[in-house]
This record gives sequence, C-alpha cells and structure tokens, in this order.
Amino acid sequence: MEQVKEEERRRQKTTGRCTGCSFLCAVCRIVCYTCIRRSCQCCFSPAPRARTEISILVLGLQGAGKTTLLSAVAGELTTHDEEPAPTMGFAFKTVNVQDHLTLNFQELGGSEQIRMYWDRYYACKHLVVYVVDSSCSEEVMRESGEALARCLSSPSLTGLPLLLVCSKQEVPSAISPAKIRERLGLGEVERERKVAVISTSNRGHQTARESVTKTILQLLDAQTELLQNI
Ligand SMILES: Nc1nc2c(ncn2[C@@H]2O[C@H](COP(=O)(O)OP(=O)(O)O)[C@@H](O)[C@H]2O)c(=O)[nH]1
Ligand SMILES: [Mg+2]
Repeated sequence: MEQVKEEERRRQKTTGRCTGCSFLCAVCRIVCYTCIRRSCQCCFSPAPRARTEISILVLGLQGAGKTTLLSAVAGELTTHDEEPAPTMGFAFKTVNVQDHLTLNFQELGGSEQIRMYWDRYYACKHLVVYVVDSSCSEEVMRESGEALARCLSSPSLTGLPLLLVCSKQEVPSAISPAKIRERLGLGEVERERKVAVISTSNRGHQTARESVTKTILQLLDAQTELLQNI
C-alpha cells in the first residue's frame, strides 16, 4: 500500500498530474482527435454527385411495341407467352444508366381515345421516343405519321430530341427504317430538332437496352446545359 502511494507521489512529481487527471487528459485527447478527424472527412471528401433525372415521353399507336420496348430497356425479358397487357392511361419505367443518371420513361396509351389526352403529359420532358410497328399496314403507318406530326407540333415539345424506334423488324412484311423515316416525313422534323432512328426486332431482347440508352445519351449530348452535371 505504502509502495503504491510512493509510486503515485513520484508520478505526480514528474508529470505534475495525479493518475485521475492523466486518465481524464487521455480521454479528452481521444475525443478531440476523433472530432477533428470527422470534421476533416466532411470537408475534404468529395461531395456525392447529384443524380440527373431525365424525363422521357414514350408515344406511338396502340400495339406499336412501346411496353415491350420499355421492358427490354429495363432488362425485363418477356416471352411470347407473356403478352403485355394494353396500356390503359400511362405506365412508368425507371432505368438507372450510370451511378448518377436516371432515365424516367413515361409511356402513354396509344388508343384513339387516349391520344386525345396525350398533350396533358407533355410538360417538363427532355426527349420523345416514338415507336412505330414496322410491319403495320399503309393505313396504320399513315395514322402513326399523323399522330407523330400532331404531337411534335405542340409548343411544349418544341426542339426536344426525337428517337424513332422501328419495332418488329424481324417480321417478313416489315419495311426498312429508311422507308419509315421517309413515310413519317422526318426530313422536315430534323430541321427543328435532333432526330435518331433505331430498329428493334424479336421484342428488343439483348439489343434494345444498349442501343436505346446509347442513342438517348447521344441525343441528349446536344442539350449540353441539361447534361452539365452528368
Ligand atoms: N414480332 C414482334 N412482336 C412484337 C415486338 N415488339 C412487340 N411485339 C408485340 O406487339 C404487340 C404489342 O406490343 P406492346 O408492347 O403491348 O405495344 P404498345 O401498345 O405500343 O405498348 C404484343 O403482342 C407484342 O408481343 C417485336 O419486336 N417483334
Ligand atoms: Mg403499352
């Protein structure tokens, strides 16, 4: 006991502090060190990059292949047994392309009754995807062209890039993307906005996701201010 007291006296003499004070100092040092480290991490680690959300309107007549295309782009494989139900009203699909980029697709139903209301959903969009059934009849192609011209004439969509998707290319009666481009009068459209045309077949398996996302990014690249933080 006497030895312990002697040890304590000796420590106090050399350090100027008793054991209790030394312990308290050590705890304070650890707390201070931890606080400083945490605040440095906050200040010096890079801020998380803001996610850019792109709003995409997906249009086309009923049966053109819009829902099927979006399923393929989202990586949801569909088979002949899983026929998509006709879109009543609208449907959404979200696809994360990179860590900081999200494509929000909004498909509007293509039946005549729903087409009357398309323009209610035009606001705040960055790009239009228009799907055409390459194997449809002359009559349906004409109707599709009229619906496209009507929607592109809306002031809310002025100047927005257009991606035309020619679906069902594997069907023997399908006409080529070049012919569809001509039938829909895209030459005129190209004067006022960026236009890209891609084709899909066999319900877009494998190729659709890559080609659709890549072409959308290329089209948006022209809209530099939108992509500033991508
Ligand atoms: N042969 C073939 N059929 C397709 C293709 N894409 C879609 N379809 C079919 O076309 C029909 C309409 O497709 P859907 O995606 O519902 O069209 P939406 O009304 O435009 O959404 C369905 O029977 C699909 O299976 C394709 O690339 N090839
Ligand atoms: Mg649909």
